[in-house]
Amino acid sequence: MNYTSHVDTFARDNLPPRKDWPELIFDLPELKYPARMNCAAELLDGALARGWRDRVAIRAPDGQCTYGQLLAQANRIARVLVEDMGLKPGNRVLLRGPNNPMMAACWFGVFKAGGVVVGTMPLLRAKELTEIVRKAAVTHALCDKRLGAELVATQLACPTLKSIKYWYDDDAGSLESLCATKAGSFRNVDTSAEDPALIAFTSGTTGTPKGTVHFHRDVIAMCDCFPRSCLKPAKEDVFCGTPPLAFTFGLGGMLCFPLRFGASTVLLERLSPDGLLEAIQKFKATVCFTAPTFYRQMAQIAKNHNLKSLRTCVSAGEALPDATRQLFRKATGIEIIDGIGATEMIHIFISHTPESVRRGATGYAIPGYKATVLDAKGNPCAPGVVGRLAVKGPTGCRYLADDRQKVYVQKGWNVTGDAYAMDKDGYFFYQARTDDMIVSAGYNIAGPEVEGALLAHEAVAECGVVGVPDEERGQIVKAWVVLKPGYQKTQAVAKMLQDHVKNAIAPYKYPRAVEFVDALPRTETGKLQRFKLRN
Ligand code: 3UK
Repeated sequence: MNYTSHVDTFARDNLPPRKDWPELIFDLPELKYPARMNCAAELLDGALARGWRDRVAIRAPDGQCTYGQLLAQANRIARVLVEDMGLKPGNRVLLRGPNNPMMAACWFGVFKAGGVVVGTMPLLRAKELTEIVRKAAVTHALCDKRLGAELVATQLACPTLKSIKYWYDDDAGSLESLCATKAGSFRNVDTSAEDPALIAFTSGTTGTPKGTVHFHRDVIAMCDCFPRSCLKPAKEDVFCGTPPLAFTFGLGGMLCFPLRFGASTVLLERLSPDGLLEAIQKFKATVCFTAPTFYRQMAQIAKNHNLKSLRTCVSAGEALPDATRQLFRKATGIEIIDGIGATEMIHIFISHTPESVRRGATGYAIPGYKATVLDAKGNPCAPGVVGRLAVKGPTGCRYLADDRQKVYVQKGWNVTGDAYAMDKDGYFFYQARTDDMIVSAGYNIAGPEVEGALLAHEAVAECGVVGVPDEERGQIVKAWVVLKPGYQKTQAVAKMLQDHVKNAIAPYKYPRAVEFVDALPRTETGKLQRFKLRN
């Protein structure tokens, strides 16, 4: 690393030493990037150079904006950051708000000004925000006024956080009123391809949050891998979905992918499964990004909506049970594209096209990435043998000042913490998170497999399966089940579900305990919080 545009080198200085980085591979022609690139210049200024000025970029309930308008707004925000807030290249800028056009413009404004975006999920409270601000030594923030209270509380505890501007704010000093005084042009900071562009914090459930550093090049590389090979977007596509922009699944699917391909994105705040279907109908969306639990709930009510426009659906965040895939296809005719991604990798690295789906598999290593399954000694497993998933490609894990780098990156591979088996054709079959494997009376049991069996029963709306302590067996398999309307929380129904599982998969895997609940604990990104079920 020689040239940098960063004056404040905090993010660079706190990268792991280069020897601890994963091996990076750029063997596709579209991944041969120049040494200098600014991802916002590439996505926005580049879009105008490609003749897309008057195409719609963002659609929202209160109107739409073109590529030209989005670029101008991002430029104004960059000017506010530099001229009014004193931003220096390399400073960390916290962004906080639900998915909406102003939020999108802020992301690009920071990139253009050479700042490092620290995205935060809307539901985070002052305690979590404080940990993030301290870890990333955040200096500036742009925040939706409606989410301001927790940030005000955070600032009191964080001396580095000097400057905050709010939008959706009537105040004279609001971000909007400052933007209104600025020209819509800006001289992009000439960032190195390897200058940090964002620090994405993992939604990890234990320990202090981990910040993953991604470069300007990584933002573009994620656009040139999964969408290019699996989605094949067209300019006419309209993207829609739920993941927050602070979750890299959403940063790609809800913002960068559509813009990379001249398409448009529908940005909506806080969507329910019903609200998402409503939005697909209203905006004639063609591509949908959301989590498995949403697809399952959408399948039940899809018939109440006109989904003619919808062409492609992407599921990520946790394993897509085959039962959900089948339900959704029966309801809509659409074969969901499953994909495993990770904050450490920035986006999806194993996936498939609708035509190349294989039942029960997440997919294959997409072009640009390599994947393998490693045994306990770090050697590749034979086909069909369960081991630890390991991947490498153009993106990879670089934790900000964190010893856990050596846990995630081993011998150049990114080891994601997932137990997988690969078949002889290179398809990868998810088992469980490595630390979620249930060991009962000496048998290894993967919770998601039991969940998959339960979900195939018509009485089951949702379920979560974990191991709970047991004197005799060490652990037993326990299922938390949300029943569909019309089914009673009785012993008889529990017995029926147990018998169903014994018939569907190896009988020893059946849940010895069944508990009925009204809802399952989930993160803002749609992941089941297994640790909460275990406690
Ligand atoms: C799990 C999956 C099975 C898996 C993410 C797409 O989820 C994302 O990032 P996170 O850092 O979590 C990563 C972990 O989540 N997982 C994700 N997708 C799948 N397991 N099948 C899947 N399809 O344990 C992985 O290690 O929150 C997903 C794009 C960007 C992302 N950040």
